Amino acid sequence: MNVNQLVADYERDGCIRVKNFLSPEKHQEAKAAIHNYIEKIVPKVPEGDRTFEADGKNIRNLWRMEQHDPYFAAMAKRPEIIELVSKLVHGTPTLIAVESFNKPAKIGSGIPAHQDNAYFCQTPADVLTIWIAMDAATMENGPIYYIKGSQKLGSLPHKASGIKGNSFGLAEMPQYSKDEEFCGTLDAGSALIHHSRTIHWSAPNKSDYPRCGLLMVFRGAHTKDDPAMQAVYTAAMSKK
Ligand SMILES: O=C(O)CCC(=O)C(=O)O
Repeated sequence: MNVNQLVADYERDGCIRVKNFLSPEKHQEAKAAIHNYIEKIVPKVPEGDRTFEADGKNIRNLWRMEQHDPYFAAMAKRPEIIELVSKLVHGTPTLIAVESFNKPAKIGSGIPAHQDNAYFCQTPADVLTIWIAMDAATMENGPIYYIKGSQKLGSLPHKASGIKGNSFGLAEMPQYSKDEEFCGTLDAGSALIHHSRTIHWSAPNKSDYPRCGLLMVFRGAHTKDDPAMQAVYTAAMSKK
């Protein structure tokens, strides 16, 4: 991994692909840890820490996994991860959360276009997500799409989306050209890293294959809660 090139691409595009982010062994270990989490830990977590798909059975998202399983807390402390993140958040990495977007085969729901910082409400927006493919993300099973460079558009208006697990979406999609679109297909074990203002979305999974992503969200220790952004978020949620 050429770290200088990754940093330059991230600063320009707000989204990058990191091939072989996990070794095959670490990838298998993480997959097994998610399986174990769903079997043994999910039945005990608070309702707000998991979201089901519309069938009420399959997991759509797991939230705050680091609080319920030391495996995920330890993963987010690996030195090679912290070193890379510190360059991208311009400071000392602080973990916000470990999450999953499971997108099960056939029924996995889509994600409306959004900027993550509409949820995180941090200023400056030195916040990022590492999205690690537990399964290959292909053109068929609902990969993430980004608008390259959209992190430079500032904080755009969002409104309630009515979608469980992704309650906030862009009020209006900006105009963009196909050249600016980045489709985040990935081999299992590879990762995407996106800035918290980079616009992204994904389609439902209609394929026969799951598309699970394991996410680590970090901010720089210097970022602060933005009360104005928090007020917008709270107001939109109360109107749902
Ligand atoms: O997994 C997906 O399809 C979308 C993930 C996402 O919205 C995020 O990382 O903020």
